[in-house]
Amino acid sequence: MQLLAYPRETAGLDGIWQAIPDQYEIYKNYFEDFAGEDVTVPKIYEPDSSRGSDRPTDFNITDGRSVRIPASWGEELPEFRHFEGWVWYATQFDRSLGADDGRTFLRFGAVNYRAEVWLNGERVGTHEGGFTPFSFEVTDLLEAGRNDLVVLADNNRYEDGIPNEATDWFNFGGINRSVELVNVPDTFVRNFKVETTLSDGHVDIDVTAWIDGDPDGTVTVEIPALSVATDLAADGGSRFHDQVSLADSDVDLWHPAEPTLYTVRVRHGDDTISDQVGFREVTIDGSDVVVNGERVWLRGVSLHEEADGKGRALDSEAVRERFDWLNELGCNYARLAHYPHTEEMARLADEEGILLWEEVPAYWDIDFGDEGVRELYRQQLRELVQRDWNRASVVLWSIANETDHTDATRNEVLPEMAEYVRDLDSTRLVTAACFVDERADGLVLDDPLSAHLDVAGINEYYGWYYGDATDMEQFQEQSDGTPIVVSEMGAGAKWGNHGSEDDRWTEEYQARIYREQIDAIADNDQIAGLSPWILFDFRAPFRQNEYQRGYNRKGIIDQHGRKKQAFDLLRRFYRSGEVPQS
Ligand code: GCB
Repeated sequence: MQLLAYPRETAGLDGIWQAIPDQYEIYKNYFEDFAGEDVTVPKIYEPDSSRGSDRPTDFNITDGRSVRIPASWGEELPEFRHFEGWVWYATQFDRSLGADDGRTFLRFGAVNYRAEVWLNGERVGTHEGGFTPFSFEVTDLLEAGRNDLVVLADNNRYEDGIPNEATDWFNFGGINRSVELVNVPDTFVRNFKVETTLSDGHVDIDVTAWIDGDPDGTVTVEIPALSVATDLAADGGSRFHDQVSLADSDVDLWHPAEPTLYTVRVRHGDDTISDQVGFREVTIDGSDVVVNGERVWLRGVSLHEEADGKGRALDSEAVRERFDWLNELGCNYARLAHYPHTEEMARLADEEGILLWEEVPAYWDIDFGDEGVRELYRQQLRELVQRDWNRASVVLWSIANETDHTDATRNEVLPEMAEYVRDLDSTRLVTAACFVDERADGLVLDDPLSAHLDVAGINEYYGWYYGDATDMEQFQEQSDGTPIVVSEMGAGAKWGNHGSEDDRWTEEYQARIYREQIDAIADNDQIAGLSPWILFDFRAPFRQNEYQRGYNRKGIIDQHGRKKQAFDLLRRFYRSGEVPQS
């Protein structure tokens, strides 16, 4: 069960750390050969005591290069911009940052791609998956005075990884999100989940809490602004649950147009955590997406997580900038592709009233036949869902992007994953980005997975990789009526490159594709929303033609924030009467 950190005060370990890029993957030998033995060779986790002077030794992690944490190492060490492999990180902190009595956990927001962690020379654990949080208990490893933390970040690409070796994005390695110590009492609230359903004039709020430690005693939930204070019932083990039913006239539901949040507090013994939570229900009705009983047409755009000069380590300023663009466009929705973005995105989306599609990186050619890969897949789904299940903004869990729908194994595994997500969280919609197929009588979604999805995403590039943008007029409604979101469409354009509407890579060409696609999409009743590819140009190593030079140019803004013509076209569409403005 994911340990919640945001609703707590934590001791941050961010700041300047030391780092050693280990191109030949050699440093680990020092651990294996020398750890615990009485030798004079400095162990890389050892502080400077063995040195005998203030000069660096040959191999001592604390003599590494100074880098900021969190950061992508390519931004901190420009000569390692394209390095994929191992980087050793180290920092030191004082014992006083850990709990006096009670327990201390080390929590990482995300390390791309694999992390191995040691505290004071003891191996604490490992984690695979570059975009989700993980934590280790370190209570018994803390030492008086100085504590030495070492982290190996490995961003090699693996055939049995998720994602695997091929992606259309840059593999920003490093400790990309914050590292913190979380101090808790011996028994504490590890996580809680708030689920809202609406029924006959009532708002039913289900609260489940998980207690770590000795679960004896009472778990209380309070929503002060609604005068709710209730004890949850024990489910036998560490899980407590109850439902609070309120008259709907008493509750201001969360909605994109009015994103009301309430303080929800969960208490057990000495431990109290509290979070800002919105109450809302998301469902489907025929081919519509419905929030609190009202149809909402998803006016969105897709985003990668990256910022010029910051790599994948977005700070609050970069997060804010993204919402300013979304608001300027008139969006009520955003697709956070193709992996979990920083938790702050969902927190700000809660405040701003932007509905979110969140996704795990089951992208292109995943080896679904391998049980190890399937377990990693479940783990990544679980870590994302348990991190963000209290975010009202999150309405769609996307389980995959452009996986091969002619592959029988994939067709067995993906429906299982859809069910796995529903078991974790039954109050959101499950989706995936699928391909469009061409038939003699038109364009169709012909993917057996769609029967297992609440909403089907389609990625289509009519007018760019194939056909004409106007071909989308032939997209046929599904016989089963599943709501469709156009999760991608677009065209490449280099900012400032002008020419005729028929000249590829010009802003005019891209704008024409948007215009024609939008005309077709707005006319199709079954389409419930749109998130074109993509808000801004992003690093893509295999795109190297003269317009690309290492960037995917399908952004409607370039990597420096300069808007292309298609930005304005999309803005006018979203702000016009052509789409419902709810
Ligand atoms: C897609 C992928 C996306 C690519 C995009 C493109 O279908 O989902 O990751 O970047 O196409 O530009 O080709």
